[in-house]
Amino acid sequence: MKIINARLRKQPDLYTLEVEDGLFSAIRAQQGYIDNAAANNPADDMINADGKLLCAPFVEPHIHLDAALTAGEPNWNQSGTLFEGIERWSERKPMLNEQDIRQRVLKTVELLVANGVQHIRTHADTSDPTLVGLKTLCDLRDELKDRIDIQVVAFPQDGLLSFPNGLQLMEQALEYGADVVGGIPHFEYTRELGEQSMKTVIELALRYDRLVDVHCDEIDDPNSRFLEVLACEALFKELGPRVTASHTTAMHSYDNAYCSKLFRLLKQSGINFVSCPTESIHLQGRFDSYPKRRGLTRVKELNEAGINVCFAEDSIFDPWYSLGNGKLLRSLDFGLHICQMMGYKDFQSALDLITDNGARTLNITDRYGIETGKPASFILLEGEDDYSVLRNQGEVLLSVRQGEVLMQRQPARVVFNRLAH
Ligand code: 17E
Ligand code: FE2
Repeated sequence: MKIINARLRKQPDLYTLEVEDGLFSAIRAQQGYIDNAAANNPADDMINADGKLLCAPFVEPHIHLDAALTAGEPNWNQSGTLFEGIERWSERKPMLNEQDIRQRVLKTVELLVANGVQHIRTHADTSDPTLVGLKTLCDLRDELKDRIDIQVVAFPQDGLLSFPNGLQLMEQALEYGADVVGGIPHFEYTRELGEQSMKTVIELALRYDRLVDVHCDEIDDPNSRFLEVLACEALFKELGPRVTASHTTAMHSYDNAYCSKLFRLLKQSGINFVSCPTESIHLQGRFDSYPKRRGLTRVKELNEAGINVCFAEDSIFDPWYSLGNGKLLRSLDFGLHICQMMGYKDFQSALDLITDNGARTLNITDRYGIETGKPASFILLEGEDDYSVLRNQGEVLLSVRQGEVLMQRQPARVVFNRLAH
């Protein structure tokens, strides 16, 4: 496969990229535009990118595939709180079976692939004595591995230590093959259990040699401070880059003095952060009158401090959030607005938040990125740089994975019949 006239992120030139045996074999800057009308057929292994942006695939670092497409079944979340979401989901859980999960997961993965995602980290609820969600997701991960990368987090939705047999279920999930240990300290019955759960999560990660991704302090309570316990354990056990704190919405409400002290630890620990802009703007602030908090973690400040932070969707039509469509560019748009990252410089590197930073969170940087010798996995976007793709919500025109075309899109064409100018 050969791609001509591609723009690469943060580069002024046009590029030719060559692919052999599924890897990038050459990446060369061109002198100018190569005029080759014949070269425009992905099926023939010749692609004329025509000056459009070729970039590493989008990364969805936090989604709940087991719950996707279940909103309103059997009841709708009326209050819009996280806690009612957990309650509504517990009514749906007894109705789960393998067939139901498979067809919803496949539909959702299709939405993600159609919008440029090639790497997914999904949470799978382990607060279920049958573990049917977790097992089905692990099976699908293995079955789909040639088409999409999936990491499965064993996520104890109702508490690792507060749910009956929560710890045993977690261990069963890890033995079955979950890639990542999850947690939910702010939902444990007490502060002590929350703290203890963070230590347990890190111990399990060491014992089973797995990554860690905790739903951490997903609440507006400024006293929810499990992040410091997680970061400290990660630091002491030297696991930092293998650990992720998702949500951390309480950090929005921490006082600045505490936050300043906390950032020193966060930086030293090297842990990663995931923020879910559409989810958190919807679920947080629900106990406020006016003014209402935005409830997102401090993405701008984390980023400025050199701490790795990425954006995720979290939900697609589930008991927590009844919109969502697989478009990470939408999450990015929301996130930049809500976090006030709207400066010219922010826009220049905006796609980092749904590409490179997500890849770092997933610990896949050894096989991710547009570099000679790496897997030839990329997307082609309508737009020429981060700014124009973001501003126009540029469509994904093509998704190639290890040299094979995964998805192609023919963009809609608008015909103006009457337009004065
Ligand atoms: N479960 C949870 O604890 N938090 C969320 N945001 C979702 C599920 C979607
Ligand atoms: Fe989540």
